[in-house]
Amino acid sequence: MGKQFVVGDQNGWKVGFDYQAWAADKTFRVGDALVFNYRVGEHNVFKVNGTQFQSCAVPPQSEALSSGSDSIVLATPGKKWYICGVSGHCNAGQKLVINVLDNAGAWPPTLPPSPSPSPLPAPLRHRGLAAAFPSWVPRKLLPGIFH
Ligand SMILES: [Cu+2]
Repeated sequence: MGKQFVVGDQNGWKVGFDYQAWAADKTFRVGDALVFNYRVGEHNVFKVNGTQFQSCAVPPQSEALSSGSDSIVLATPGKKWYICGVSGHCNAGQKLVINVLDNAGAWPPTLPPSPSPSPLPAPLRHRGLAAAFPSWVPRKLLPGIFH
């Protein structure tokens, strides 16, 4: 299970909060989730690309998250950009960019040590040794293998 980050913590998702400062001391990894909390109708959330982020270009309304408690699982590593699509909000700073790290080394947390190989039972060991010689080698030349 990944961590869950409430964007802006108790401030939620709004105008007038510095989301880059909020994100600055956090490490986001694949499998973690962002939660955007806001009053339904006052804001929304769009996942955008870097160009849209820079210019506050709002995608079609159909792509908006608008439940008021939108959870987004970070499924892939790399930069992720989010903006509010309500007119003027992104330009006023309601935008968030994060860098998601892959979770190599974090999952699985620890690998159990592989069990040491148990010795083969004696009959198997003999068969294995005989099989190591080509079949044209007379078996009588392999003393000690066959009992
Ligand atoms: Cu907004």
